[in-house]
Amino acid sequence: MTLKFWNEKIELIKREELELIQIDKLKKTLINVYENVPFYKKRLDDCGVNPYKFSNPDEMENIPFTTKDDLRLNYPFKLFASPLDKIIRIHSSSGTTGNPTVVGYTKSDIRMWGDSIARQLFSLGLRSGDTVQNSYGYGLFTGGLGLHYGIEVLGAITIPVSGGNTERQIKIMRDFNTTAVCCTPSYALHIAEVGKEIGVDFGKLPLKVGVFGAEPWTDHIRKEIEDRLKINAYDIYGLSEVMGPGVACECSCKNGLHIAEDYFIPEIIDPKTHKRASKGKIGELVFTTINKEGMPVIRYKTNDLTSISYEVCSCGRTHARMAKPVGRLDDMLIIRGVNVFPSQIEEVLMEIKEIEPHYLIIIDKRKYLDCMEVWIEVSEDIFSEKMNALEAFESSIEHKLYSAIGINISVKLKEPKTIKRSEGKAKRVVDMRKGEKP
Ligand code: DLL
Repeated sequence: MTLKFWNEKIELIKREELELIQIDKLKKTLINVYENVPFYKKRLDDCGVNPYKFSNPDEMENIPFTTKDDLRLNYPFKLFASPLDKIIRIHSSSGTTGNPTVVGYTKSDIRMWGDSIARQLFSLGLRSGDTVQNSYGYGLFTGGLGLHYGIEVLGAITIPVSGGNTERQIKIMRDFNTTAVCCTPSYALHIAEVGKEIGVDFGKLPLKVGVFGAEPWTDHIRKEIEDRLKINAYDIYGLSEVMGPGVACECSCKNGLHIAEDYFIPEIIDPKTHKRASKGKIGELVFTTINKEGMPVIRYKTNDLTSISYEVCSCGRTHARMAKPVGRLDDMLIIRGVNVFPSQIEEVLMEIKEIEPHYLIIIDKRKYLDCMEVWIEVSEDIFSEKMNALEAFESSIEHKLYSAIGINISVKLKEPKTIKRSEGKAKRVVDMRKGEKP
């Protein structure tokens, strides 16, 4: 009999039953942090939540949020709920300023992480017998090792190649009969580009699946990747503070990312009022971990904007689905009073077929006013057209951006390969006001 689910009981669980499990695990987590993390003991005492008597999920709303700053202030281990001799792994995410955030995992946490990812890879069609090339960076970043253990739990072959050295990546793909690749969507595009240059016909390779995440990417980019690599591309989401990759992932329906709700309770809050948003509304995603021992987080504000659907998916799985994240609140650009997400610009650009999926948003100040410019790569054919044709093309893109976003954004068309490619998370915005350089 072929299995349809990794863990049918938990994946198809009725919501009422799931909620009972969640409240029980949440209570245990609150007791754990109350007894072992002074930061949370004070928090719970201050807001009057008694973890030993906790029974009503609505009471959660009384608990203040945990933020990245809380993690930084408690650097490196002060939020650990387990003694160091029970911690078996540490990851850390680099911040641009101040201390990095550090997370610790017990044996049971690592097991949960592997299980969560294995379940997700299974749900999008991977099986033992698949050969998975893991091109996420290995190291303190959770992408490499996170996926690595998940692929092993699934029982597929793991190729722990890490990011970079793109020609070698392609050689490995060809020689080892890679059937799935895991990396950032921007790196997937780069692999496709280098492959094309060296004459690889991806349609002739056994590669059939890509598992992409760690940065926002629109459905237009998904289509580009699928067309170029001749694969099905799925979205995987996560963040180190909550676990790493595998907090949520698309199933084969590609209709939202199932959140592993037996491990994490999601909430959506209004970014301004910080109150829970009504069902289905876009807002900031907040997570409480309910299965982690090493470093549980309570109501962690992710900064990511998305919405959640609680409808049963057509695959039959009942766990809630989050929409593809629109972007991070701290990536939101405010230009002359208008809020703009890089993904909105990407949406407009990727509708234009002559444009390559490589662009850079430049923010600067001119005569005391913030201004935005977008550098966009076009194909050699377009670029070699006459100057006035190029200018007309630039104006037509500026017009499209203005109609969609409502501010003037100037466009500069660039020659192929002039915008830096990324092997990990792509940097799409350069803020010259902060002294950054393209
Ligand atoms: O990026 C974990 C990860 C690794 C996820 C590999 C998926 C694949 P951090 O470095 O802590 O962890 O960054 C977390 O990246 O809050 C989002 O803003 C963004 N992010 C992660 N996955 C997605 C995604 C990893 N699928 C931050 N879509 C998160 C959009 C994503 N943004």
